Amino acid sequence: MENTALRKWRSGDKSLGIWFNLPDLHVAETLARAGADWICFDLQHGLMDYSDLTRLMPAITGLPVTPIVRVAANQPDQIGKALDAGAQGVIVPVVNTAEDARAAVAASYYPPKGQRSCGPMRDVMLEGLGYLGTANDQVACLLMIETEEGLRNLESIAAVEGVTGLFVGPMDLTYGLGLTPGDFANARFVDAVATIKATCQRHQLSCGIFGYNAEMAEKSLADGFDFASIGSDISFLRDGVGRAMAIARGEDPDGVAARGGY
Ligand code: 3PY
Ligand code: MG
Repeated sequence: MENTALRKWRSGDKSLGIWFNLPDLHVAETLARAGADWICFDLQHGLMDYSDLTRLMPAITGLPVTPIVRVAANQPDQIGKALDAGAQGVIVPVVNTAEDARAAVAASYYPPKGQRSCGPMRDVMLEGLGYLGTANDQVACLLMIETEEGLRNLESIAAVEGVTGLFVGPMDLTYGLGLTPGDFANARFVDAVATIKATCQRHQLSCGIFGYNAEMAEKSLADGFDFASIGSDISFLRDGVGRAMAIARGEDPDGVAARGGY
């Protein structure tokens, strides 16, 4: 399967994604058909684990959407096993230093570009043995900037060869800056985000952000981000049922206070 999201990340085209937190087959199948460019199975905070991933991934295989995985931590086994399971890219959380970035890149690519260990599983079943020779050109490695330390080391992180793009974790970043969690309007947060976007541009990296909802995704793309999530399985359920209850009660559905969270 062509990695269409990777093509967009490399060419600077905009893309939208959906965040998957729930280990539910039908929810995954439904959302994977929504027309997003990419979907992200979240093994860091989502309510799923690796065995759920191996169950859900086949259900969306063949659909025109790029499956990526946010790994639980920047560990070679986590990254390698996500790719072996059929992910076409990884989002690596809490990348704070160039050394962290080099470790994530090394785990994402086979030698000589990296040190990904070879254990052909679903990836080779889907792509054929030729994948072992072409994987390095088919896989995306996206690194999360979400701490003060990551911000300080931005330049050296972005300079690491093999990074596809940087991905802002806005909530952790507000914590990292010592702000009220979620204070995305704070000038220090706005400045930090502008620096991340400018750094990506200088290094020809794609720049993304975790969007909590469609409005945040739309604004982020209009403000110069290349990619953003538009919400998650959980947020669509919560917001959908909240609106339905409001409408059925004759209340203003737009007045439903968002309960927040993923
Ligand atoms: C953050 O906001 O820190 C995230 O990682 C979003 O998932
Ligand atoms: Mg985070």
